[in-house]
Amino acid sequence: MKILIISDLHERDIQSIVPNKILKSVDFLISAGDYNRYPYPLQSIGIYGNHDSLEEVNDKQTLINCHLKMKRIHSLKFMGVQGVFCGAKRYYKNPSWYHILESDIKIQLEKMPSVDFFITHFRAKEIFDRYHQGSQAFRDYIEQKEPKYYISGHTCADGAIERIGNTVCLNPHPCGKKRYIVLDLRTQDVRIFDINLTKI
Ligand SMILES: [Mn+2]
Repeated sequence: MKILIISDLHERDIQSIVPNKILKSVDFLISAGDYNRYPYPLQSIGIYGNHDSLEEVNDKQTLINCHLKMKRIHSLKFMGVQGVFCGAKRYYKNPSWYHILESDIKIQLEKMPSVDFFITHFRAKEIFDRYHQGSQAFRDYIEQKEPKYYISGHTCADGAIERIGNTVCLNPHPCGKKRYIVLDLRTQDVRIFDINLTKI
């Protein structure tokens, strides 16, 4: 089974980033949020980001939303956390963006079981955490529940893959490039496609 992993495409259409042959070769897609052009052209699971519209989040729901709920595709288990934390006060100005409190999330995550894929829009503490503002609650969940894979988005960061204990952490944020990741679950191969945008 092959899975396409992406985040933070914002206004860019997925077809302008990911070639059709890749879109056709994968079984489904994992999104770590912030895509303003829903629906994706194939089955998709994940969480919404702080730029995703409340209409999509609440009404259209073209993404299988695993925000604080365990969802399954085939035998795989998914769970995640949407949005960003309230500390980012500048986001309050835009009513279409929404926020969550880390203290609430911490309590909820402590009750959640382990999953195959833990997906968050905001970052975990010191995992691709360039600005050192990542969530301790996410980090605690990863260290205690040991999901097989951890995927986060939202901010540009160095690197695309690292391991924390038994968890493989993936960073699909395009960071001004065309980045996407293909995970082959049969072989456990991770392919990171990192293509520089042509400057005109
Ligand atoms: Mn974001």
